[in-house]
Amino acid sequence: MRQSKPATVLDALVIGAGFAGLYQLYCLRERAGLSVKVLEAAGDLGGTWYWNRYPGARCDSESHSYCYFFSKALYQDWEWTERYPGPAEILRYLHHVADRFDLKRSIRFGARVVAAHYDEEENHWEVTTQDGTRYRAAYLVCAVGCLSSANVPDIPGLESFAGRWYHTGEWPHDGVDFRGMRVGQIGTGSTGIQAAPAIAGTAKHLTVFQRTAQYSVPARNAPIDEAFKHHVRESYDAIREVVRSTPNGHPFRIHRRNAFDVGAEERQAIYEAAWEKGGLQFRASFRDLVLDKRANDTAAEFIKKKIRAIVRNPKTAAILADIDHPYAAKRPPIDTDYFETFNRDNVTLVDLRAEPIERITPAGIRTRAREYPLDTLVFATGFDAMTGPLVRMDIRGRGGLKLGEAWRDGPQTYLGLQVPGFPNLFTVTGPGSPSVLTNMPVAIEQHVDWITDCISWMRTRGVERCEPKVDAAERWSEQVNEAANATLLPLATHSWYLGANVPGKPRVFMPYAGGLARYRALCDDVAAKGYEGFVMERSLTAPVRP
Ligand code: N01
Repeated sequence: MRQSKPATVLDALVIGAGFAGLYQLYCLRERAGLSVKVLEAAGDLGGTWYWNRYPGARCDSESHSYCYFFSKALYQDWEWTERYPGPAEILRYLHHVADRFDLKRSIRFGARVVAAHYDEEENHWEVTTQDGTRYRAAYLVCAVGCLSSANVPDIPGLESFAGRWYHTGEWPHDGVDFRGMRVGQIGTGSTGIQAAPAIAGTAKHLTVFQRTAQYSVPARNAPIDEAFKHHVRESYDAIREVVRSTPNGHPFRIHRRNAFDVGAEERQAIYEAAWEKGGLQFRASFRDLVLDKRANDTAAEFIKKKIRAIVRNPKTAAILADIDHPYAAKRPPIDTDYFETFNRDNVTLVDLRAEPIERITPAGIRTRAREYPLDTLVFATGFDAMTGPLVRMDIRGRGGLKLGEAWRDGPQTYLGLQVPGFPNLFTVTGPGSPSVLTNMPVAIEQHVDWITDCISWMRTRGVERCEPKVDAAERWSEQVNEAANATLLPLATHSWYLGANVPGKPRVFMPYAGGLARYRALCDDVAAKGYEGFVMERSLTAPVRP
């Protein structure tokens, strides 16, 4: 009989080699001195940026903040070329980081984790990759990203479509040639809003199928000049201080003034200036934009007016401006010529609220009103966000409890870092953490530092097992809900923040909306109190009292 290969034994396993996995590897190997392996499903590093190479893809965070801050020398040595980095530049940056810190030797690519089972007797995690390779480790860190499980809607007839179809989150690396093609794009979130202008630039015709109209503000991407490069190099400390102390981890402060602290004319001038400047800073124009509906209405109306002014066909403009939720209650996109794209002769907008899709046919998409003949379909339909990448792996904790079962009614975590019943398993930017509401690398560094400190704390005290108490996780879920309900975010009832984009997914507001700075303070406080809310066990019978 063929013997299966024995499991490779390590101190820690990390799943994912994006921003989170790379930094977690560095910290556990170089700072905590552990034996570590990263298992990555993709053929190379990059996480989100390995997969999301659709036309027009570009980061919405500004480049001088969409990077690591843990090493001043690294920060100062790297020069970004554009205000917002595209996938190719981000991948170059991540390779630079991996080479600089000699990370690649500890990463196995093409290693998709299919199962991770906790062995209670041995107090370790048994992890299996798709090819049957097994690993065993005391600590398991899931650095799988929040938006890495593509959501292809279950529209009848897709299998019958005669042309090719693509999801933006799994884009072919050799690109897609749209020349001469009639392309149908479903979805107008942040991705669709970036993709449409780029696809329209090459396709014979683009038909955009819009279910929910979205606000968008110009990104105003541009090359970075020498003066700004110099400023960034010299201002590392100041920029780091800003990203660590703002609620969203971005390199700008939210204004303290409220929308009605100023008169209508001044407010208009403030919005105009923010529109001209471009980017996510628009949302920071007033303190209360995502807190007070009346304040929000002023921003919403400003953007709707802009849409009506840009788009020449009044019927099309009306469909684009018919937005049913407060500004920024869904993730606010920023764009390059999105609304202008609808002035092109080769672009058509279809309002799915008026004519829902009935099915995909061999020749295209049939709505309730008519059939649209298409050669290629692009699904810009988002992700099974936050929980999807975790539950699609067969993760089982104590007593064989499946993570998907534990989260049947919605994810329950303590601080978005750990799950009751899953000892020594950590999630980087998991549900219940600020993550997707922030500039991700800043949130990632905070989480990875906390996890590394926690594991080091355990090891210096001979603690073998760390697991959150059930009541701590329950209280945290309440805090996550309270933080969301203090904002306008839950008013977008179709948002992926609530899991509403995936049929059957529990409607629970997943990210922590209380702000990254406040969250950092809470996490630090928990650690300072000897990991309050966690059970720390030296052995099966001897919990540690700090
Ligand atoms: O996904 P989305 P995304 N029939 O879920 C529509 C990050 N990101 O990939 O709103 C018809 O936001 C859906 O309609 P509705 C960012 O955090 C970052 O655009 O559910 N339409 C919506 O229009 C972002 O928020 C960056 O009614 C269907 C769209 O598809 C997150 O990724 C760039 C449908 C999905 O929008 C996800 O954005 C891009 C159906 N059956 C993205 N199902 C950067 O910073 C879904 N839709 C680089």
